[in-house]
Amino acid sequence: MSSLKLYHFPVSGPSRGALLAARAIGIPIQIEIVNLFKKEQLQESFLKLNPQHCVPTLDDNNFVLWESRAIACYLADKYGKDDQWYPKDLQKRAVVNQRLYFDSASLYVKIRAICFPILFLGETEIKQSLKDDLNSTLSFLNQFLEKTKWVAADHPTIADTSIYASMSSILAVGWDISSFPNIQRWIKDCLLLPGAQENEDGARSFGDAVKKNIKQ
Ligand SMILES: N[C@@H](CCC(=O)N[C@@H](CS)C(=O)NCC(=O)O)C(=O)O
Repeated sequence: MSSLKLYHFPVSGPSRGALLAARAIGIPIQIEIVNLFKKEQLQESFLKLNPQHCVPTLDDNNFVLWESRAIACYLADKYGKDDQWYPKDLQKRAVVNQRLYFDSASLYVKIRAICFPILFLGETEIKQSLKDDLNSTLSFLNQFLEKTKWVAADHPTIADTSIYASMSSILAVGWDISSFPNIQRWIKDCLLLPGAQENEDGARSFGDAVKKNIKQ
């Protein structure tokens, strides 16, 4: 009997991304909340597990892994009933990887650049240059969704769960995506994924925390 545990904080987009992947794959997982607002990630017991002190962190029978997208790949490879969520075909998998890296290195980075200073550094407004930067990245996402129904294929993959977790955070802040019709359509589909409501609840908490610090 496997014991799978996810150290998780629902406000965190990456953490919700890993959980969405687990929900999509349909693997039962025990959730252990690490409250980042209370700095619980710096407790000694957690540091022993993950010296980088970040969520999400997975513990699969003492095999410990962090980085949300690495967790999603591992869960899909190890527990996926089929290869829908993370295709085995080399080229299909390469496109999923490309989208995952796009999220990790570009989309999520742009979202973080906007939200982190507002949440933690006393910033009270979003600079136009950061807005333009995120919108240019969103135009690429919109283009990916021109060709396929989901971000990497005509069926959902772990690239969707990861990117949807990032997007739901910025949408909860009130981001305007009216000029990105493909993203609007795809988000509606994402809301039907397993675990989507749970994700929306966490994203709402994130959005509220950011919005409360923005000068109106
Ligand atoms: N690239 C990482 C990002 C993880 C990350 O930065 N997590 C943040 C919350 S969004 C965290 O745990 N911060 C607490 C800390 O670093 O002490 C991933 O995708 O898992």
